[in-house]
Amino acid sequence: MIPADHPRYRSLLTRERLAECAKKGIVAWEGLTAHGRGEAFDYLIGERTTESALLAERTAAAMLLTARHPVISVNGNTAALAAGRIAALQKACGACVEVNLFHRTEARIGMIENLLIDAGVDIFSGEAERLLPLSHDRAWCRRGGIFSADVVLVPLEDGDRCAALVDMGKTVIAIDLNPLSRTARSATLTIVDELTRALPRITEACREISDTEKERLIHSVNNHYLLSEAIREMTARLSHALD
Ligand code: PTJ
Repeated sequence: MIPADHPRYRSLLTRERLAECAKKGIVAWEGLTAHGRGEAFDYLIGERTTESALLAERTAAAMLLTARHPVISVNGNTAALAAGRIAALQKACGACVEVNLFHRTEARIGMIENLLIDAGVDIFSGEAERLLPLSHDRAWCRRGGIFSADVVLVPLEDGDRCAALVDMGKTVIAIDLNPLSRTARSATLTIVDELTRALPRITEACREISDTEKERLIHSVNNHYLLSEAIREMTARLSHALD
């Protein structure tokens, strides 16, 4: 029982939710460590959406709305933390939602799909095939889903799939609190923000963005700038941490 007046109430609730989902098998045990790493980076950006993250979120909305076949790839952590937010984003941008796992088992796929369906997500299911050029199980995806997508949103990615999708000619949008990760550096666009803050902002932008802003954002994507800004924010906070 976490007291509502605890200064880290939200963070503790989130951990409890992940632990509960890990016990059920929805979240991989390794997902708990991934979350801890994310929290550490979130401290460094002040647990808030920075200006550069907001720019990345609006750009992500522009990319999803102008895509021919956008797909949101969901793993265990994302489903546990943000199933309802994924449903809202799907409604706002019309993307397919496909479950793609690193620690893949049919049982986990089923549980995660059910969790998403209960939250209102229209799941892209069907026969998965080993279609991506990867030696691990993230290679398994659907021919009509991630494989044929032109834009893929990958919240909490684990590295080399992002580079493989970019090499396949896809536009990859990553949500990753670690601006130094391989994912962050190989994505077309990286949102350095916490998943549950980032998703509603992308959704909101999808609802209100004008055609002119879409054009402008898509033609001025600069991931190096976004990552540099995130690192600059973190460095500035560290420099003044004890002021
Ligand atoms: O469900 P599965 O089997 O697909 O496995 C998922 C995990 C998360 C275990 C897998 O993708 C993994 O191992 O991920 P990594 O390599 O630990 O990378 C996760 C990245 O997400 C790290 O760079 C974290 O900083 C970041 N991260 C963690 N939690 C959040 C986050 N970024 C944004 N919001 C978060 N809540």
